[in-house]
Amino acid sequence: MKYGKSLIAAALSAAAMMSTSAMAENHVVTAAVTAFDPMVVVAQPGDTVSWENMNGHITNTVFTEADGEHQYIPEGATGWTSAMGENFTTAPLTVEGVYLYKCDPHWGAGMGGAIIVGNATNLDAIKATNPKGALKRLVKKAEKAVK
Ligand SMILES: [Cu+2]
Repeated sequence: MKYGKSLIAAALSAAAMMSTSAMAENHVVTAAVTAFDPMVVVAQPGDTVSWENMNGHITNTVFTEADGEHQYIPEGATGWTSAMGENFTTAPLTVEGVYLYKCDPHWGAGMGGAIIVGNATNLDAIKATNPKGALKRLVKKAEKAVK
């Protein structure tokens, strides 16, 4: 049997796409009253994270502090802010490092989470910001998951 070159190329690229999507994983986080479960997600580059049961909650990587807005995500990564009540899914998380997020209405109750994609490249940088309160607890949880 003879195959055209373009047909073989198309078959190979389809196989490559399938193997990529088969490897990428979606991690589900469930909002439960004033906590995210699990609080820490360990993922690989290219994985996605989605949130369920988000009625009354948001997932937001933008932290507003006394000195302005901060995002605790790896250099070159893009954060996110979901709509209130949205069962949000991230774009594929391709930049390795720690991503911290919170639920604004319940951040006072410590409702936040961490996603660790591959190597926790920016964990030391986050610790160097001397996080306080709920943020400090979140960083501790992320640190524990890395060890
Ligand atoms: Cu909440």
